Amino acid sequence: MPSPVELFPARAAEIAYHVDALFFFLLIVTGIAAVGVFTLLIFFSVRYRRRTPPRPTPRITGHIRLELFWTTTPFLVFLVMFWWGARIYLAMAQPPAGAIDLYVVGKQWMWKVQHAQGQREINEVHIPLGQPVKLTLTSEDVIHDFFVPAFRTKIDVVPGRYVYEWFTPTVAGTYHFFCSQYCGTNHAGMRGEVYVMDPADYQQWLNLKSEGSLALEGRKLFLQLQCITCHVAGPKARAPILESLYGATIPLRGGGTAVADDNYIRESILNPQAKVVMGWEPIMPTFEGQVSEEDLIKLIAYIKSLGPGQTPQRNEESVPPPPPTETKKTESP
Ligand SMILES: [Cu+2]
Repeated sequence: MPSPVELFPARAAEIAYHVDALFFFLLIVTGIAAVGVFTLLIFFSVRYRRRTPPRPTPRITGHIRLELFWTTTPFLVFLVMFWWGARIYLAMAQPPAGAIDLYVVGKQWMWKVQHAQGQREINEVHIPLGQPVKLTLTSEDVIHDFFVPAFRTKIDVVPGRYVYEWFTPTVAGTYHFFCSQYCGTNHAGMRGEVYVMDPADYQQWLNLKSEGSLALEGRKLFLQLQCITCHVAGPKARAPILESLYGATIPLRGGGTAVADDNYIRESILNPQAKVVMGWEPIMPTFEGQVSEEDLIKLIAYIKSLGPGQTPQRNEESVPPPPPTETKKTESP
């Protein structure tokens, strides 16, 4: 029977055990310090209380050994806290290669989730047991925060950039997630469920919900937005080709370099003049207002998928349908 008062949420991810161990360490250390301070406080109050007739307090100028003890002891304990905390923080900040990619967009007041194979969900996340999952998150409006208590992971989701969070679920089940950054009237309703599934069930779920992959959707957008007019292989190119771009370090016009990660590609679509590649003119128009956050994720997925020699050819350019002819109208009386 579940206890009516739950002190601790379930532990359902690898990192949760480490976070809890550190938390209990901090609790014990601060508990010992608090008990020590209060015991001495009460003991000294009684032992050295003022008696009648008043005796002058002896003048104490210092006690070097005592001072060394109470300076070095907390210092060493704090160092342990720092080392332990930094280790966990670094582990949380570095998603392993090969993690399952999920893209999350927060907006007032819902979470929209896209899988790399194109499955989409709202306020639900389906993931397999035992495999690392990496979330790439952004917000469409204000600051939100994606928090899964059972995984002990949370991150502020900021508009205008991508942030990352990852975890390896270790126990199958359904867990709540919340927005834990006050974001307006229905903030409390901005919540949902993470379903940690058996890998076989997860695969079945993927198949059931499958749509075009994110990269394919991105390719459609790429053609539709006429990106291919300039980002094309051969002498007609007016902008760099995008194959093998993702993750590369690129030289910039005016000096310096940039790593072509999600945030760089996002910026280059919305604010193309910010970091122009060396050797190219700053002629690209902004696509701000024409592409949503979800479109951006699709475009990035497409660019990510482009290997050597996979730049689309000009003849793949989508031809817009011809405008409806009005010849018949003129014929009618
Ligand atoms: Cu929110």
